[in-house]
Amino acid sequence: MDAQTQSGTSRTPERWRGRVVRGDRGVVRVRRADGEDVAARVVPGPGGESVPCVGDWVSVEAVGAELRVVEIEPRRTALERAEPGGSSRRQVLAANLDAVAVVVGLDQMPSLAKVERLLVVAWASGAPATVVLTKADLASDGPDVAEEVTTQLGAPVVLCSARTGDGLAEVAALAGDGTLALLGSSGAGKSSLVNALAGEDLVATSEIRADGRGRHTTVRRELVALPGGGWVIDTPGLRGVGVTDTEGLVAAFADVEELAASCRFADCGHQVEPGCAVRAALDAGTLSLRRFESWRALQREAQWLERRADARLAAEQNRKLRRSTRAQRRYRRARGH
Ligand SMILES: Nc1nc2c(ncn2[C@@H]2O[C@H](COP(=O)(O)OP(=O)(O)O)[C@@H](O)[C@H]2O)c(=O)[nH]1
Ligand SMILES: [Mg+2]
Ligand SMILES: [Zn+2]
Repeated sequence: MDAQTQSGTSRTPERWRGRVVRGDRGVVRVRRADGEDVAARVVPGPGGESVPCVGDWVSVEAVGAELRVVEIEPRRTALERAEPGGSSRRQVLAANLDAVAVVVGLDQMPSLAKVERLLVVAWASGAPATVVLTKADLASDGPDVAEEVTTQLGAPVVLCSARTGDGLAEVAALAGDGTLALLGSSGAGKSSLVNALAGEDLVATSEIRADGRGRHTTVRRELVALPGGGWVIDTPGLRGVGVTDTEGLVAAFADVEELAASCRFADCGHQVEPGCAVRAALDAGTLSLRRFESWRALQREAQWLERRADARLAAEQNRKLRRSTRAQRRYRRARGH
């Protein structure tokens, strides 16, 4: 048992505030103000709600011999993905971020569509997104790729290498005094970046397989304090990242959204409608067909999920209504009405 729980002499349980540095099912590790990490148990509500995730600020209390998370503070921002398999449920990957880095390894030709998808998810968190092109030591065309990503996706780009240390100060600057979350596919180089930024090996990295693809070794999300202040969060290697809603699209595709907003008809399908600003830009070559189609595909995915989520909500509300109507009827019957 740690000093904090033993020091309480009165019967009032001692309560302290800390930040979740690692989330596991049922137990989280919480950083105390003194920099110590302690394990605290999570007792979720009946619907599984209120499960803390990495980056959450929580209140911890000693209950008997164990420490328990008794409160999760409302999240300022949250990085979420739609759970795989077409579910409309969201999985929170990290909370209370000030910036999100979409990490892409330059050892492979980055797919613009994949980066776009990650940018949508990143922007939907409520924090600004930057593309971090890492493993620059493995590519001679790093600056060209950076240029292409900026012009094609309209996103800010940082070029760096965990191996040589190039550009790491720029990555750390994204965190500032706040929290930077790293998002990217497995093997992109996220964990190596975290270790390089921290100046020590705090999280496990994976060795590249013969086929050049990374292995899934980061099973737990982790939050690491940076020497210059600020925090960085490593998210696990995800096989798929589903967009959750249309909000992230508005930021990640600001160029296309702006065009769409100036179409003559508010419900323009950007096909054959007169006064379509999107088609005009496609014809003029100021908007690429690739980007337009990427936008449309992600929009369809997000809209479909939004409808699914609405349907689920409506079903839940219906169930609740039926339950309360039944309860009311029982009550009236019992009172002889
Ligand atoms: N040459 C080089 N290799 C890197 C760099 N960053 C990561 N790697 C390698 O890429 C592989 C995957 O890195 P890792 O950090 O585990 O990726 P993660 O799955 O995104 O966390 C490992 O073999 C690393 O050694 C880098 O900047 N330069
Ligand atoms: Mg990793
Ligand atoms: Zn249009």
